[in-house]
Order: sequence, then C-alpha cells, then structure tokens
Amino acid sequence: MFSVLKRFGEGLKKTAGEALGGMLGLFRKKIDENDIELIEETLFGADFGYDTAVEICDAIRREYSKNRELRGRDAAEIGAAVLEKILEGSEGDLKQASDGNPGVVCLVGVNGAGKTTTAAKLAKILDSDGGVVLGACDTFRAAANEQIRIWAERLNVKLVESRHGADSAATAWDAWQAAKARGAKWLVLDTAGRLHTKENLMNELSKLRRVLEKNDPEAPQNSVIVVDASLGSNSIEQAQAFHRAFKLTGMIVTKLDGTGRGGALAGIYRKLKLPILYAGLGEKAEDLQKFNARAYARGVFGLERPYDKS
Ligand SMILES: Nc1nc2c(ncn2[C@@H]2O[C@H](COP(=O)(O)OP(=O)(O)O)[C@@H](O)[C@H]2O)c(=O)[nH]1
Ligand SMILES: [Mg+2]
Repeated sequence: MFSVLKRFGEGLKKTAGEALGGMLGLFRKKIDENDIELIEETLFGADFGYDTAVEICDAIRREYSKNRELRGRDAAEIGAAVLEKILEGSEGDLKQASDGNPGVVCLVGVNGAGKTTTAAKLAKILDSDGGVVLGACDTFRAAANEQIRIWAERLNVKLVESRHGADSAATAWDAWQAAKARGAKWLVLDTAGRLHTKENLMNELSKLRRVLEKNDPEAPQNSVIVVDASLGSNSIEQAQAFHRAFKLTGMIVTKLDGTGRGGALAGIYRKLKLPILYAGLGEKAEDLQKFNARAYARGVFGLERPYDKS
C-alpha cells in the first residue's frame, strides 16, 4: 500500500502539488487570513470549483479561528482531509462480464485526452488478468491505426483493426467476436476523439453500444470517459454530455504527472458520482495506477513530497 501511495505521490509531484504545495512552501510558516485567501484563489485557479474551494477554506478558517498558531502544513493537512472526504467512494474497479463473455471496456472522450495511450496501458494490466484483445475503433484518423498497432506489437497483445474510414461499430463487433473466440477475459475498445458538442459523433456511440449489445446484452460492461487532468472545468461539461449520450460507468484521469491540477476531478465526481478507476501518471505502458483518493488529495496539497528540505 505504501509504495503505491508513494508512487502515486511521485507522479503527482509536478501536478497541483507544485501549485498548492509550492505555495504552501509556507509549510513551516504560521498562516494568516491572507494565506487562506491565497489558498482559496489557488484552488479556484486550479479548477476545483466554487463548492470545493469554499468547503476546503471554510474548514481551514474554522481551525484558524481556534488556533492562531496554525502552520501552512496544518492547513494543507486540513485541505487534504476535506478533499479526500469529497472523493469518498470514488475509487472503483472495472466490471467483469458474466457467462464467459469478454468484459468490454469502451474508452471515450475528446481528442488528445489520452484514450489510445490508456487503452494500451489497460491492455498491459488486463493481459495478465485473463487475457485481453484490443479493438481499434478510431477509424476516423488515418494515423490512429498505426499508433495503436505499435502499442499492440510492443505489448504483444492481439489487436483487431480495420481500414481507415470503416464503420467503427463493425470493428467493435469484430473485436468482440475475436475476444470471445480466444477466450479473453477482457476487450478494450479505443474510440475516435469527439467533441461532446457534435451530436452526430455522439450518436455514433449509441450505434457502437447497440452493436455490442447484440453480442452481449450487458456489453459494454464499462463505458469509461478519459479525462485530461489539465483541461479544467470544461471537462465537467464534457463528462455530462458523454454521460447523457453513452451512460458512463466510470472515468480515468490522465496526465496527473503533468502541469494540470486535475481540479475538475472533484467537480465531475460531485456532479456525476462516477467512480475514478485509474490515473495516468506518464506516457509509458506502466504509468497507469489504480486511483487512490487519499494519495491524490495529499498530492494536491504537496503533502507527498519532501517539503522538509525548504
Ligand atoms: N504525461 C502524460 N502524457 C500522457 C498521458 N496519457 C496520454 N499522454 C499523452 O497525451 C498525448 C495524447 O494521447 P493519445 O492517447 O493519443 O490521446 P487520444 O487522442 O485520446 O487517443 C500523447 O502524446 C500521449 O503520450 C499521461 O498519463 N501522462
Ligand atoms: Mg486516439
């Protein structure tokens, strides 16, 4: 447990930790009212949203009113505890299929969110959990097939792909059949990036679902939105639109190792209560970790880094 926590914290080092923890470089300093305002502004700037920012700062203010000796580090501990509480129940698992069918994980989201990379990372994890087939359902971009093929070769997992421009639902069908025939426990479908405001593209997802349901009425067992941590509050709207069109069952947050703060995570979770399954913490196949709310919350406030040196 500790090492996961530590590794997660490492990945988060550059994230919000930089913004909040860095600012709270005042860790040893006694805080004052200005510092609390600064924390509030930083949380707003990091897309934590009004409710979350206010809840966190109210908790710090309450403690400060009782204890004027409060230090930055204490404030960070309070903030992390409140954020962890907000994210209570957010850690989730992928759902398996029944009847010996493959458990389908369908990844959706906007362009560049990290769907293809996440599909590969998941394939690596799931391959050693009963086998996996990858389905290249991004038939929209010419380069998409090649990108996922390179991953499949590197990971040595079975890939089902189709021509550029082919019907992505037909590819999903073929990939499901291939997974079933091989007795693979999992099928991971990468899909084309789409703007949540483009209705025709969102309708394509309904078709994909209908086709999968013909194979297995319970498929896809997992319809997962991939959310880029650096995208900010716009991703709340995105998640809501994808949820309406595709009945999401969970989310995966990517690029938590980058400069993004992932603040919108709390907002999405508050609104949709979608389990956060995994967190992407880098570009390599092994850079996917089970989401850990506590490590995330502590990482946001810079509590998982060597702050003692300053
Ligand atoms: N640092 C970092 N980069 C990531 C992560 N996930 C994806 N990327 C990068 O983000 C870019 C877009 O990823 P891609 O999987 O092609 O996104 P897609 O358009 O949603 O399929 C690529 O350069 C990836 O290497 C992550 O967790 N951390
Ligand atoms: Mg892609």
